[in-house]
Amino acid sequence: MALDKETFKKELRQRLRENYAMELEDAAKQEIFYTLGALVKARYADAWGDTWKEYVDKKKKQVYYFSIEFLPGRMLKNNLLNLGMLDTAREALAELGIDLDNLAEVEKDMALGNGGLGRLASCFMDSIASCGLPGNGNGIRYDYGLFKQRFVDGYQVELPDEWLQGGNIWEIRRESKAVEVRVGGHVYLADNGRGKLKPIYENEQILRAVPYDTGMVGYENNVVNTLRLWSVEIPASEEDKYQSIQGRRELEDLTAVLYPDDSNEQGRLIRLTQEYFFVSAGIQSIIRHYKKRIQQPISKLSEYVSIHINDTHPALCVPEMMRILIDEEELSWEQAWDVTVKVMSYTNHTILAEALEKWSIDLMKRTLPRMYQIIEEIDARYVHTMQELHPYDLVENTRIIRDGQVHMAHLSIIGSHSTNGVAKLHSDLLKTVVLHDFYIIYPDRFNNKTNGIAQRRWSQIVNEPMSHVLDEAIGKTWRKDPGDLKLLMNYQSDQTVLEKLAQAKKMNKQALADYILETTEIDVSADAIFDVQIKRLHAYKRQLLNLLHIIKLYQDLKENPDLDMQKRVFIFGAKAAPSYHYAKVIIKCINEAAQLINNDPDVNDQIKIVFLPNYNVSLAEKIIPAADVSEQISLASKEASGTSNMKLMLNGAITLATLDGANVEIRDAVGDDNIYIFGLTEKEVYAYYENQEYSAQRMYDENPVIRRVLNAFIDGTIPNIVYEGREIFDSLIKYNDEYFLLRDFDSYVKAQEEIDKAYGDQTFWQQMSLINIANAGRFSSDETVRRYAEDIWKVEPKDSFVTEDVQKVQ
Ligand code: OAK
Repeated sequence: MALDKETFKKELRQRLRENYAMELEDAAKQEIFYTLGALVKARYADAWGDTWKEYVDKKKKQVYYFSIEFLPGRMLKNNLLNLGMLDTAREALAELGIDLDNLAEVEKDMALGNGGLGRLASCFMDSIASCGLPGNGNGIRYDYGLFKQRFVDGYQVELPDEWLQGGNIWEIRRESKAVEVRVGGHVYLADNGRGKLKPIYENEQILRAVPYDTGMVGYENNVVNTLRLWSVEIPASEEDKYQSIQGRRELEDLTAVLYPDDSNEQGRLIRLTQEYFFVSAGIQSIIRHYKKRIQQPISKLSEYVSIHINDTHPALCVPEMMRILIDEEELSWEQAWDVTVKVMSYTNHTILAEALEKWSIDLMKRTLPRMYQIIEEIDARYVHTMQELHPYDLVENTRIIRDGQVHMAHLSIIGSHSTNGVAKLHSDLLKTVVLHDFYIIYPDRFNNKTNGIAQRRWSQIVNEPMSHVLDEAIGKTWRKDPGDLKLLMNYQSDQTVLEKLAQAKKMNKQALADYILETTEIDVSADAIFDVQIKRLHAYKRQLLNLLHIIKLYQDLKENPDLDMQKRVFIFGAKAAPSYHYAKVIIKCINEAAQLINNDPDVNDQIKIVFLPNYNVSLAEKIIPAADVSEQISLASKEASGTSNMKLMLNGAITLATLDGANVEIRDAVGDDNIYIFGLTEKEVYAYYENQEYSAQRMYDENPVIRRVLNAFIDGTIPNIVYEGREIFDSLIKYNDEYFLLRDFDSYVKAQEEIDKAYGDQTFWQQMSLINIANAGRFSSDETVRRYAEDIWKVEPKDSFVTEDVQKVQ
């Protein structure tokens, strides 16, 4: 039922009185925020219960998305929008003298993830609910989110993110749904008296897993799914064992921190235990629900349950499901395996070899003895079956236990019925290179699901000025169906629409310029090109290539201060994993270059560098609507997909890209004339790997521009980077430039020059921008999850999906 402004105001006041015993006029921002949050939560409470009940009553097949990361960011405005209350709330609050955007800033960014993988999981949660699909998330409720980043003397410093301080308005602790998880100790098998073996545990540690549920509110469809995050506690029965503070701490630390490592596994015991903890708790609760509510034979589980393994961190889903089916449900190995493979599906999110997760046998045995026994058996049976069918080497290369290690990707592929990559190119590379051996064995298991983004958040919520222009031009159907953004193509030559889009962009740029001034004291002009690179700091993503170009521009300007060029602001947002030394060195160099360039009077404000600290979802929401240029410059073949590329495109930024990840599909969507492509192709990169002909030294010797730029890192041109500059220089020259920056440098510079020229013709630029917005619809995660639902999970949307509210919007 729609809520009018007057009722909204009355309810807000009433709740404030009940919860805080105070009047609105006396309340602090925090108190108003928490009251509003409670009001919003109450608005979807019934729908949440009803959704759950409907799934149970109709015995709907449900998917459970297991992910060690979720990155929802702030949820207030998203929930308001999806409940159809955003405008009412905004206006009603304004009448009370409260600015909604300002109030929304009180909410702590929920940052239980590092980057792409975690944010994708949250976009999926939004889309699964919005498409009316029966699907839930399963993960860990870390006490501390991803570290807060500050810069001190240009260096990254990490501070704890105490996001739960002040409470989390959206979650519900479900004491009654707690389960126990066993780790450590020894396990041996004994007769169970019924002719089967049962595991006997000795000296194991028992952990209590308590779930905290958060409603995932669908867009105007009365669907509310559940994100279930687990927290560790000491079971009452074990209290005696944990009398020392240190002992308690050790246990409670299990769900304290998110490993701030994007793609370099640290091989920590805690991490492996974390993985098992949320997997075991999640699967136990699924099975309990199945037995209690669905009441079907366990052998039919795959008709009612689908479990998705989001990268390999939840790969223990496979042996844990086997454990429950065999040890507890007493299925035969063959029956259990059949069920497990049908239930599980897996997504690979990286081709970087160092990011493919492996655990030493020794660690796995010590930490999770029963898991190891089961994995050993899976491995042995795999080898036994496959050696009949395939050559020795192929089987050896693909088995799970190899070289003293447990290969989690192998476990995920062997133990599931579907393995997908996250963009066409990435999925092809999985088949032809990275997982080629598996592709020979299981050709039918491989498929592609190009990533997508929650378009409502990344347009309607973050970019209201642009959204209003779209409404005026093409009506409002795009808000529900992003495919309708295509209608904008009819306005390519409409000066009024182009002009209005330009004005909206300018407003967003001014807002970002204000934020930049406030947070960094750097004064930037909204007339300059806002050139944006926002993503984790990683060598393969090549933030350094961006910097090399900036240094070139700087040197050109020093030589010729009257150089004819557009003003540019280079905006960076990136966190480096705390243990990733080289990435931190790059951060330092960008910051020192910023100091130099921003304060050099010769530059005359023609170029500026802004490295905004603490890049997270909320900061992305400020930067993305204001971007003119989207830097997607990873070395071709390395970026599985990328998703900031999609968000920036949707907001009218022009992509400057290599043919990597989903950039290829963006190029296909907008056409060659509306994107700037440069650099080696993935085939050329592989050719270099094969013929080993690349010589960075030669590029340095033969290319004076490159020489001059690189020398700036070691000759004092950029101050305060004596060691860091040398490290950068050596990584490129002495260690032969692993990511081919120098090889791509000239074509990158050329593309940048074309961008400079194009921006000078504002009508041309606005047309490109419009075409990008118009073609962004295909990257909606609604579409992506529908493909997963149909092809992999086999789950169907809720029957009553089209409600009155939705019809009204259409
Ligand atoms: C993180 C840890 C291990 C493996 C992969 C990741 C990860 O975040 N990968 C990223 O996933 C995104 C979502 O699919 C992709 O868009 C990025 O290209 C990929 O690097």
